[in-house]
Amino acid sequence: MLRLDSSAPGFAAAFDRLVRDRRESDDDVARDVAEIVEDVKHRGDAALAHYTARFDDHPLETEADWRVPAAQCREAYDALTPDLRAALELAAQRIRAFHEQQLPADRDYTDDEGVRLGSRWLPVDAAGLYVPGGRAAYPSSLLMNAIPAKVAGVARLAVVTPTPRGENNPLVLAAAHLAGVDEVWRIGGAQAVAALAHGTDRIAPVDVITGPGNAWVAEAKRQLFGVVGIDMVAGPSEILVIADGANDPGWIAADLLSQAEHDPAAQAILITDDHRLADQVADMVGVELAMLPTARTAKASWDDHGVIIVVRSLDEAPALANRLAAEHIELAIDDPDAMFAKIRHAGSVFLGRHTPEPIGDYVAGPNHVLPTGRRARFSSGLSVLDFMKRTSFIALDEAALRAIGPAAIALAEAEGLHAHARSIETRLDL
Ligand code: HSO
Ligand code: ZN
Repeated sequence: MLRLDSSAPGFAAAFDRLVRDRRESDDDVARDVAEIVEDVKHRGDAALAHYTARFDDHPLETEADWRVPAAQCREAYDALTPDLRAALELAAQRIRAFHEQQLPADRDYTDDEGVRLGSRWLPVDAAGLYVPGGRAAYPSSLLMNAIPAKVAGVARLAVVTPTPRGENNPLVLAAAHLAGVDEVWRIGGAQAVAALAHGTDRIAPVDVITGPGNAWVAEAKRQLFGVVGIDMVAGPSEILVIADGANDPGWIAADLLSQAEHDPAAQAILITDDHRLADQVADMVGVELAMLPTARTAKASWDDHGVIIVVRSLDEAPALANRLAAEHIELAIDDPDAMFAKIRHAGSVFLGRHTPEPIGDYVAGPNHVLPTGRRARFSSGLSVLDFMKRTSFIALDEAALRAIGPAAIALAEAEGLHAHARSIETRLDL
């Protein structure tokens, strides 16, 4: 853990280093991924079977090897304990309600020149959702990706998920049933992303691919961006807690570790104006780590990337937060709204002492797929709009064409595009 003091000499340089620090994998997988994508594009299902046997030790022979039948997803759902089923249902219902508020309005109006203008939003036809296998397979993430697509009105939702040695993850299947996923394909890696993008004999292509994945999946998404819509490139989780001295250090330590336990490359940062709280939180992180089953990962993250910054006054915090542009910011202070007004760059902000970040990971409602690695400067969390596109429309009558046509003719002629000019002139007998 790195400890900084904003009044110490060298703070500015140390903070600059922190902002520039890249925690994302730089595995050079571009060449291998390009090869796999080409192979799937040309050989389709045969290539999928080849890579799935090789990387996942899962031969694709029978129909059930390829695809999980809908009945099996329902059985997995029915087999959940009542508590877990109720929790998933509450999460799904709250995520759905929040995302319904994001549905955009169409526009249709006629301006002073008599020109009718507008835009119409429609869902994409089909969406593909990548769900990682093993440790990183979160049913909550399946809901966070699938429900916005459903709310957008996407007619076909296909999940791809690797099943190493043929093992399905029953929680993922249960969540897929609850979210109304139409197809679950037992494939993963770059080959699965390529199959969704280009389509194969068995798997119809989709229009948008979302969902987290390893370096190979991320690289495949990067390479296929433009062939299909892609949500974002996701990096390791981040949390920035801004806390005054009136906090329970145990609460703050638990919040920091909640994101540290995701990934050894995750980052948890505390900014406080209170030296005593800083010391106490550092101690409590140690205490919590001694009890956490996920301590290996959380400790690696805290040791290598954890930071505690003591500032002279919390008035310094917004400027620091805006440079970090963190995925999550907690404001554990008395008047969080006043500070929130000064925060310009953040994926999601958690206001007040009783709003711990993990409530947003599961059940609050807003999406937990959020920009990391300072991408909150220019992008936003996953939303219904990622599964929709907008078509503008224009309608003129003769009078309207007479009103604004001559300006278009002048511009067309200035650009040397005479057929453009003619198309308007001929309608106006010019
Ligand atoms: N905090 C993660 C999302 C997640 N948390 C899933 C638990 N499950 C995104 O940074
Ligand atoms: Zn989380």
